[in-house]
Amino acid sequence: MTFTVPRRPDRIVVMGVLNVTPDSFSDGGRYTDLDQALRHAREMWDEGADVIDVGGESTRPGAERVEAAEEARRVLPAIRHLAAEGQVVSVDTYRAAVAEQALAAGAAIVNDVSGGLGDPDMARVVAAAGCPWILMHWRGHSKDMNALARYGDVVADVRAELSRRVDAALAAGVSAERLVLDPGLGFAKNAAHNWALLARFEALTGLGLPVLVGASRKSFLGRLLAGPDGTPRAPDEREDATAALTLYSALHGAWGVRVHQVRPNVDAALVASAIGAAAGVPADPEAAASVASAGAGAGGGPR
Ligand code: PMM
Repeated sequence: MTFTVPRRPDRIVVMGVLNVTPDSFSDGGRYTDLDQALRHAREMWDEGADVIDVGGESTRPGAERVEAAEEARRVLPAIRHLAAEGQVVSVDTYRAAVAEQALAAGAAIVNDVSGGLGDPDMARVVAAAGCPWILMHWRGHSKDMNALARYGDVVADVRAELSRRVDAALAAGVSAERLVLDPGLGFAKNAAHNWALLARFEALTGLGLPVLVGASRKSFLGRLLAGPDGTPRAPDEREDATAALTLYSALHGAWGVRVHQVRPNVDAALVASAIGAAAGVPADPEAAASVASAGAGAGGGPR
């Protein structure tokens, strides 16, 4: 089981999304059947996903919350199967009790969209497990988040708020090497906020921790690609724009991307690495350094 932040020397990390929810915005209802969910995860793994991110509660704006027991009931069977097959699994939850059960079932990473704010017990669970903890920028639950999208300077504010979450995690005994940051595109953010965070991405990487980008199929892309009548492009048809943002993120120092369709994003990540290599910049300087010190050649992933 991987208990360090996964890294690979040849490209940024690609997390494949497995939402076992009836109501997620782009794939809700598709993978509530366990066999279908496992099939989809295996497909993503075979296409090169480095992590499968299993989520049991939709976080789309306005979504209803589910009880912890129901969330656990949705995610645990898939986590158990995928981890047993050797896949690296993250659990997308802000609830400590769900995270604890998911870790016991074989999850290796906690992807916490609340950055530790949603459950005061999460830091304890993560510190005890010694697992990586993705801290996403968050201001409140889905039902309230559009009203919370008010900033002075969105980039400075998100950076400062993430930095406070890092301080809280460290104070709770979580090691800095276990932390990953995420700007939380679309979470208490409108399209202009999302674009600003991408445009000034170095403000986030400047915090010195790996940064994950979750832009896949989000509504700001749907609006960008709207037809002449202003109807947003459907989620399934935002893949090319998602891959474009993967290329952009990789070229701007992201650690990884969280995506629904793996192959085009692995391809985009490899394109970025090829450009980086030609410019003398390793895809992930930390992974390259650890491969060099272990005496291994370039290429190959963490698994
Ligand atoms: N977005 C969603 C869910 N989980 N986790 C992280 N770390 N970053 C994100 O941007 C993120 C997330 C919402 O998207 P979905 O409904 O497609 O899962």
